[in-house]
Amino acid sequence: MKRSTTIALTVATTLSVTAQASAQDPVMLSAHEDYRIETVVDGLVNPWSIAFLPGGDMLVTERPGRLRMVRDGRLVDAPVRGVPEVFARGQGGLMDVVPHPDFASNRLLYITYSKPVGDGSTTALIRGRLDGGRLTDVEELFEANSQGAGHYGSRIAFDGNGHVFVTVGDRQAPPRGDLESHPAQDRSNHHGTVVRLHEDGSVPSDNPFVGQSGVRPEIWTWGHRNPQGLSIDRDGRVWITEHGPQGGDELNLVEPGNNYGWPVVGYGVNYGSGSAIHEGTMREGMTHPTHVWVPSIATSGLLYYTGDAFPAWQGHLLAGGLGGQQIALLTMDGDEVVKEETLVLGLGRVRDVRQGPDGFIYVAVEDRRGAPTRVVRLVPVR
Ligand SMILES: [Ca+2]
Repeated sequence: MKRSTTIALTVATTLSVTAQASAQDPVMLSAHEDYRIETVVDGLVNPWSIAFLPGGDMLVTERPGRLRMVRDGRLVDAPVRGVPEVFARGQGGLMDVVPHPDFASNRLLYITYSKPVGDGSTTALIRGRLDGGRLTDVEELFEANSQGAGHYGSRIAFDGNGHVFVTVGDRQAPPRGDLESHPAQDRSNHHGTVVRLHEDGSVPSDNPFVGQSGVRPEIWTWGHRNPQGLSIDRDGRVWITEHGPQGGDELNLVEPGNNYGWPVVGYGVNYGSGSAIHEGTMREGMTHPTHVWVPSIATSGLLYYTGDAFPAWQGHLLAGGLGGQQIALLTMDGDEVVKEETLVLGLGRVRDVRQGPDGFIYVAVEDRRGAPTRVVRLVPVR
């Protein structure tokens, strides 16, 4: 399995070179709205997440461990202080940042990161109060029981009813041998799960596995690989995108207690060799994805769009793609995808997609080697 990991990195590096060649000339595809791409801020190292604060400030996490403030359109030199030390190796680092829904009154930021634990790391959720340029009253709300290499998951979303969702990846546990014994199929840990907590980190009593012995009560859904897109729609439905293996990226509608099948079922194959991973694409008791990407775009960042700036995209999902260097626009009809279009190609590796208070679409672009990159936005052209 180590060998196939190495092959995967080689393939991805080749894609990154292609990205740099085309990054200057992104191809914008109309999809019923005309728009241009503007640079919001430049000089960021592996920006992972974008967040908007009341009053106009914008926050960006940089994976090496910095929380950056953008004020009046300019990147503030000094990072926000008080952020925990991160495990800044491989895929690890500072990940998501989302303000509490009542941030205007409580100043609370929720942040995920790869927390150093022993020789390794795990996914953890903290919250802290933004006070000037500093995070104070920092408290840990959740530490995943999920030791491993990469695949941290780490997206955060509030449902507006007092709950916070966090995604946790399968920590790159290799799928081999008895697929049902893979940690993503074992609910005594948090590998490959979406967890649901109260906003103070306590476990809601109506979580699906509360009271079941040998099952972590934080688990809302399981059988995921590496969910790095998370968005809740206007009807309260929870959507994730997850990285599959080669040819197996998925959009899933997350419903309590469901098993999404990784690695027993899926559409992917092993990187490089193209050999089979799964027993098939479906099994009774395992939830089929709403949408799959074959070939993979390496999904990261997911936005359910509700803004006025692009009326034709209201109620649609926008999914970022790292390897695919694109934003995929998914036209939804209830809980079905009826059409997929590509909005932007060749922008670079899309790590995050967010809606600004202006309704514009903000995109964090990263570079695999850590060269400085940008946050850009899609702005309508009338
Ligand atoms: Ca699946």
